[in-house]
Amino acid sequence: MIYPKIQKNELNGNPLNIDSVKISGDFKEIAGFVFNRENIKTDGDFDVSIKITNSRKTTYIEEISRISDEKYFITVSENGAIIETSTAKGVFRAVNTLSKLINKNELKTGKLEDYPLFETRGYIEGFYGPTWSHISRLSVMQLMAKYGMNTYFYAPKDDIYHREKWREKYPQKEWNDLKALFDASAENYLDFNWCVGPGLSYKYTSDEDFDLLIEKFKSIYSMGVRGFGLLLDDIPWDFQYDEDAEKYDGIVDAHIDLVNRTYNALKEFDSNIKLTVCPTQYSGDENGYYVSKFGKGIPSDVKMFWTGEEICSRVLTVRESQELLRATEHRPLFWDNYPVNDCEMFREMHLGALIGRDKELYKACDGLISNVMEYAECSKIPLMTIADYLWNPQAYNPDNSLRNAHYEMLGEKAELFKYFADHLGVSCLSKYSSSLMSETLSKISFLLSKGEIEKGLEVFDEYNKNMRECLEMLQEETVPLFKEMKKWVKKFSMCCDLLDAISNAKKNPSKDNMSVLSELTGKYNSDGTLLTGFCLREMAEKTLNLY
Ligand code: LTM
Repeated sequence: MIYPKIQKNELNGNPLNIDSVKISGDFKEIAGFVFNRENIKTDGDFDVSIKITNSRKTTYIEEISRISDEKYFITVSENGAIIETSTAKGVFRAVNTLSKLINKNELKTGKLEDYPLFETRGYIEGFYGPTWSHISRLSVMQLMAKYGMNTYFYAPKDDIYHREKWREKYPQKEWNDLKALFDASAENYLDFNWCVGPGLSYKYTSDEDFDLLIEKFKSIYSMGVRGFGLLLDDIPWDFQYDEDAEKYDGIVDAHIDLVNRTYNALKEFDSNIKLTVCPTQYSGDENGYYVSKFGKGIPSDVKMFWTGEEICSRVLTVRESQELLRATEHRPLFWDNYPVNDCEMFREMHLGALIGRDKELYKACDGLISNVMEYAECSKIPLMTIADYLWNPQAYNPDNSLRNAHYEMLGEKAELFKYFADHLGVSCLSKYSSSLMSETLSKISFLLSKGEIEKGLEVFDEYNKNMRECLEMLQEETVPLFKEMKKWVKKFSMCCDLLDAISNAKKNPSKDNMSVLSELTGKYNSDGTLLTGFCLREMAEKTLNLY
């Protein structure tokens, strides 16, 4: 199975053994670029022929009654593969899929039709905390393009030129990196949106501030950027300057004025510019005074971010999207605060698959943009599941998607990694995690209840052995993913020690063993890093009847 899941896959004929291809037709260089990146040689004799046709068949998506430049068809026979699509972006998507099929030895004869259901599918660097390195940014971008995302928002709260020092231009080094990132996004068919958050110090009545804001946008425009964001989240609800308070009835009126002036100035400069805004009330009651007035007061083609019922929402629903549209005259562009783990969530590592988003959400919103963690490598895991959901929500299966993400990151190591990742599922999406551990403990409980003590302990020891092997693997310094998770690996190591101590105490409840167990329990509990929702001591009491 390849991810994201293909919409209509009828490649079910004879399997073909292909490891190199020959490209012909339109946009050969795009196909060459993707095959190359996926280590598929292009000097072979399996013909991949690309046909660009702009017809209803290649552009129209029935389910959303919209045309798309990402729809494509692939027909495979012994004579070669034919790609039919309408644009360069369609070629990029199609060749990504073809590469995955070839690499997984899943290329069979037949045909497939594929297209995304969410129109806007992407991620935002919108978290508080250390910003991603340039290398990490490029690496995440490349992977998300491979998984069919089409949008990127640059908005790191700790980039001072985005927020505190918004009035200042980027120094040369930061400018060069941003330009390189923009170029990479173009190469990967991701729409690049540069955002500014001036609200901590902006004076709404100041023409000088307004001119500086537009100048800042124009300087980024000169890189080639055409998508911009004006973010008014997490700023004071009260006016900071007397002149502002005198001019405007309330903060929402100042914000509406700012958005409209910005929109007009940008559109006058270049009508192709796209603007997205984040209101100061970006979650909760859709009928709230601020957000309903804000939405109705800004141009209808300005996209509006919304995080859902809560800042970090457990569910995102069609019903609330419809309600938001009714109240604000804007469909939500969801700023999904998952997997972000900043601020008070800093003890958690959010490695679970995306859940709790309606299967039909794509019908009622402008798209979904996931806010990521400060840990770029770790973010890739949930992001892959998010990309999968956004492309084909109807066929989305969180468990399978997560398993695929582990394999994409770690190959065969994924088998052991699951013993660790199992414990990193607590987030706004779910209070529960450790399902593998739960299953194991239920099995042990059952065996012990039948009096099969030895067998029960065997199962327990086998589980603990796998946990230890996993720990050894996690201590490999060379894997970037593991390096990022040091805090959680340390806690995991304590967990392994504790599980061994529980096993020893069950086998021999001597004073020494019981005191080691107590000591390790104390140590484990006093480390604030969150590994599992489980209380291990309670687990020991219940499962193994230790005390
Ligand atoms: O969610 C929004 C719109 N703004 C901020 C984010 O920058 C932050 O990362 C998340 C999670 O803490 N919460 C916010 O309020």
